[in-house]
Amino acid sequence: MSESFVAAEIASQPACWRRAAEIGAAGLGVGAGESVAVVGCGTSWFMAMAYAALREAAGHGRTDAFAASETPTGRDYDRVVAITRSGTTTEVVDLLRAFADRVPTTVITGVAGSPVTAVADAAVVLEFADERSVVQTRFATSTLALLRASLGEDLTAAVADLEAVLARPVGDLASVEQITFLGRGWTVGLANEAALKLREAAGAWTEAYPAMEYRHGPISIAQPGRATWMFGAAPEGLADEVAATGARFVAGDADPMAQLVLAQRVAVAMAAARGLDPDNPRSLSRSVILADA
Ligand code: F1P
Repeated sequence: MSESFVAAEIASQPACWRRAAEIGAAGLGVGAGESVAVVGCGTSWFMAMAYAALREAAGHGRTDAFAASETPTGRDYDRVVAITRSGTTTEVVDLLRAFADRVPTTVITGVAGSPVTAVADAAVVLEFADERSVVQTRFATSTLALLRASLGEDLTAAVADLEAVLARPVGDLASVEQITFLGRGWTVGLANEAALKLREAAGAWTEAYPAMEYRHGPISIAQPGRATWMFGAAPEGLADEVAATGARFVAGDADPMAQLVLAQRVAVAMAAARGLDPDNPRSLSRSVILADA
């Protein structure tokens, strides 16, 4: 079988991250101290979660992340930032309309001239990171690279970690029966995204939680043949508790965004092992465009 689009897109991430980081370092136009709502759907929502946690932790001001459909439109945010690769997702377009003329809006999208660019006050277009595969990989991580750089982060080490992840064999994680992804702070969004990736590309059973929530029930799923995969530093004692269940505990020192790329690769390997085409996931389309109610 020829290489999938998604596999090629995953491999192209180093150049995309570098370019996105350059754009982000020049500034996003989101003022320090502004109270911001960051919104998106699916993968884009999870990138919004990661950015919101990073921005607030970095002291740039209150930052809330919402699924576009669940955003409280009555709140007095100073700005709304929307993320959408396609620029056509109905809930995102509707939300930007709901805030129009009241709250300044900025959209990050992969498509110039897409419907969101007509409704948002400002648009950052990452055409170089757009994708042919339905399953998002490089647009999402490039967007987060841009956002991290806009907060003043230097992504040089993250790109080096990414290159190391891409150079290594993917390993045997694609053969485990079930994976639960965990994160803390900004990596909660990454854990959610990794879990979504395996569901989308491979129809796999995955779950995702904030790491401290794992002991509050979800650990009962852990058993031999399954894995618990921590993004970022694990809470004290958690690795031993997982090991006691017989499940495999996966963790690493690489930049968590590079670890997400390993999960993307596991998703593609798992799809191949199951005879699935990761570019054409079951029941999914590039974006969800709803008919007028
Ligand atoms: C959002 C999204 C994708 C998902 C699916 C439907 O798209 O939820 O993340 O993979 O194909 O749409 P977008 O708003 O970022 O274009």
